[in-house]
Amino acid sequence: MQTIKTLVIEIFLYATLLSACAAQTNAQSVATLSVTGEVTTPLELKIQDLAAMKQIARKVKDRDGKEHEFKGVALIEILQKAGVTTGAKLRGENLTKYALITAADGYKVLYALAEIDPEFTDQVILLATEKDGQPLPAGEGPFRIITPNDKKPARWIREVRSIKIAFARN
Ligand SMILES: Nc1nc2c(c(=O)[nH]1)N[C@H]1C(S)=C(S)[C@@H](COP(=O)(O)O)O[C@H]1N2
Ligand SMILES: [Mo]
Repeated sequence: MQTIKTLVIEIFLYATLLSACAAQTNAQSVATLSVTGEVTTPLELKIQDLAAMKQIARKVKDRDGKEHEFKGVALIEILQKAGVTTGAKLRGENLTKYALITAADGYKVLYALAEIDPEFTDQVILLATEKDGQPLPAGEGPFRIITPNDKKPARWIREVRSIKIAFARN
């Protein structure tokens, strides 16, 4: 009797754990990233959309000096897909544009377009979806910005939900 009871409890706990894992995986695969503002084509990207784009990897050190390899898509490619002024078009007043990036927890960071464009810099800013060969976990992913040349990781914004392109105004 006792063993049957134990077995029933075990099966119940196992099923609960399985459904919790499935729910988390699902939340990660349905989370979207919107690209709006000064764009010709607003985007609503899922992790599957990014997986279909060119993948690049960068090794960086976290705030504790530990090395990690992040993999994903170059942020510039996302901006190009949305029709943001890049390359030859990134001149004149377009140089006053920025990307304001917002996370699920309300954290925000800003990059000037010229910081992202390969005609201005050799640094490749990543919209990462993997860390050390694994999808980014809840709380960090599914999308995270990695800026290899920043000396501290404060702009490596986790849980990115939106990128808004705008003109700086004064
Ligand atoms: N969404 C979000 N991203 C964030 C932060 C935050 O509070 N929220 N903190 C930043 C800061 S200040 C640091 S130092 C790094 C820490 O990254 P880690 O958690 O991978 O060590 O994340 C950055 N990205
Ligand atoms: Mo930080």
